Amino acid sequence: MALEQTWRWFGPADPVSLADIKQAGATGIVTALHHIPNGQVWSVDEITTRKYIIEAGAPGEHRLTWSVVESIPVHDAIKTRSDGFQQYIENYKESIVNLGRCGIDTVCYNFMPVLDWTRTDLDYLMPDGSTALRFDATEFAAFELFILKRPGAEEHYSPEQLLKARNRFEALDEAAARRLQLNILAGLPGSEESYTVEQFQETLNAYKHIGDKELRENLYAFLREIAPVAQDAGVRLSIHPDDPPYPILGLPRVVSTEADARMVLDAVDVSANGLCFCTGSYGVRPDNDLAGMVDRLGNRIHFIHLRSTKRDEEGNFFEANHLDGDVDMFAVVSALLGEQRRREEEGLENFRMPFRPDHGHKMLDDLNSGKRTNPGYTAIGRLRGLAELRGLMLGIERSSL
Ligand code: DNO
Repeated sequence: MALEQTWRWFGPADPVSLADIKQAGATGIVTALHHIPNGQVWSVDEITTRKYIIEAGAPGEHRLTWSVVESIPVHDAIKTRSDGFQQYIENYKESIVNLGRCGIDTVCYNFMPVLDWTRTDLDYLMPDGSTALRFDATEFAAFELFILKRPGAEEHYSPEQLLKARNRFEALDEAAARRLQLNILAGLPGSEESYTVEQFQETLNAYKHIGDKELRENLYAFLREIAPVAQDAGVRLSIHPDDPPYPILGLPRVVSTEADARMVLDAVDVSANGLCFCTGSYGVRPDNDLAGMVDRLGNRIHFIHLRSTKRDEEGNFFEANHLDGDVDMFAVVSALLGEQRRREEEGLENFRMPFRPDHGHKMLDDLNSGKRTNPGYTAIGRLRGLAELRGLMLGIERSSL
């Protein structure tokens, strides 16, 4: 049986409607209550109202299910264990319990300091005329060194990198520099926070005393509180890896490799404490063996993002078509189908593993300048990704009969 086909929806304001998603063939919805400010409780009332919008439909109609919450954001105070963190953790627990009461059993979250996912270019031209998201390490350095002017940033770069970044910055006109700043600070879809340069530097300052060890401890301490609550509430937690999967801005990153993921799972050894397996994020690192990770960590993978990236030695990458790039999608999807089959054979309840086609290119009608689209979350690019992945699953399943 195929993995559960889900689709990220940003709520009623999303230019891609629930009706569009039905036509894409997805059955599950991945969404969040984006209107509730970070740190506040998601009440049963708010959850049921949204669930009703998603799941309503006449018998016989293609019905959607709210399969996964992505994300309940983790407040920075929890990540730094600073003022108010205990209350934010209590609120987080309450939201999990409320979701469980409403029958929503999978919650995705991340523990990236300050910024959720980060890109420098949202319209990188592909040879076929579509556009992709891209992370350019030199452009990021140009932002950090010459726009943000982060104190101490130079220490993280070699003399050659500093020179390249300076040259890149000097080649940017005002509009390009402004665009770069917005791409990084204005918040990509789902990241919930956006900053001015000043606010951003202030938030970074809050991490002054948080190194790798401290961030890990704070994550595990958070998990020791919420994982048992989730376990009792019948909710599976899935932590999204860092994107990009290496330190940026002098901030630590603690969910970038297989060893990191293993440490997260071992920190609280209950099944509710699990992973979001994002092939795009983990796949940026050549030292992550993706199919092997599924073999070794699969029983704790509760949610899957399928996409592929193409990297180079300098840490730059762009988002390739779902079946191209550095990710061996055949091997990964085969391993995931194997894991799902194992669960089914063992008679596990809820054995189906939800995946969504993550990020798609901007293409066809979505390239029309008048059309509003969320970066990475176009209808048509993701439709292509979902269709290709659905075909891949069918092919794998039929040929292994
Ligand atoms: C980007 C997304 C991330 C993800 C969060 C999970 O496209 O994968 O924003 O939703 O990191 O908390």
